Amino acid sequence: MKEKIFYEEEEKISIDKPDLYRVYLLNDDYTTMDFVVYVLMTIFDKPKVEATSIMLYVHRHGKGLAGIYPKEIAETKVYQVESLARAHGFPLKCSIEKND
Ligand code: TYC
Repeated sequence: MKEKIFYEEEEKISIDKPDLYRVYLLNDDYTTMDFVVYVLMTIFDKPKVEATSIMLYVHRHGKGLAGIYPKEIAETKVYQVESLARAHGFPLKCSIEKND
């Protein structure tokens, strides 16, 4: 039945390919470089060399990509980064953009 096939295809698309969101770290003048590297290693699972390179990119260009995730995971990463930063007295912020 034509209608059923269409329905199944629609469902398959939403299961196989969730929309992805880019999580960016934003630069500021107060968060320490070591803390940003720590965040990238612990929350975004980056090895130290890559974490350092992303941190320096953010420091020089204002923002940099930390990771790309489905929406709920991206939002959780932002929450984790900003809560951890606040707990350490840093103003570190993230932004999220849809990965079109
Ligand atoms: N600009 C900060 C400093 O000079 C370092 C920094 C890098 C802060 C990346 C935030 O997302 C950031 N201490």
